[in-house]
Amino acid sequence: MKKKIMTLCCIHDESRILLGMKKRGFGAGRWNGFGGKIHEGETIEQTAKRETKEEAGIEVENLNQRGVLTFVSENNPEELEVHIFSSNNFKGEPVETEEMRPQWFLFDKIPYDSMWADDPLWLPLLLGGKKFEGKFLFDSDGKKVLKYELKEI
Ligand code: 6U4
Repeated sequence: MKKKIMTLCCIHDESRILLGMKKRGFGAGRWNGFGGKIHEGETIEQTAKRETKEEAGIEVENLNQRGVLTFVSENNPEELEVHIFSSNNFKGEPVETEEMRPQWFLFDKIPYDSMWADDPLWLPLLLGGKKFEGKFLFDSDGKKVLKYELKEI
């Protein structure tokens, strides 16, 4: 199976998370953390920092590795391996870019209905300080999680 390696960076403090509305490409129309595909010659941490700068205009200071999630879709031979990071520290002010419109959300107002269907399953673990790993099978249009395994590590 072909594998694509990606990052996802969740920036938060004690009560709020910074999400971006994806304006184009994969996941458009959904709120999500910041991230994307690894470029040749980059470490995964470098990808996480570069993508967060490109998408939200901020420089992440301390990245914490929180887990790896694998996503497969029915009828799609490609597997996504997404490396999830969190950070509570960045330089600059979040700004809207061509790719994303950032906005802060209180933990009890996280817009799960407009996020990837796996997010309500693992994001509470991340916000609760846990590390985790998991694998999710999506239906072919990427809307529903058909099967998943998720565990704290
Ligand atoms: P281009 O279009 O080349 O700039 P790039 O920014 O490299 O793309 P993109 O936008 O395709 O990558 O990245 C997709 C983002 O969506 C990554 O941060 C990983 C994340 N992602 C993919 N599947 C996800 C899922 N099921 N749940 C989730 N995030 C997911 O929360």
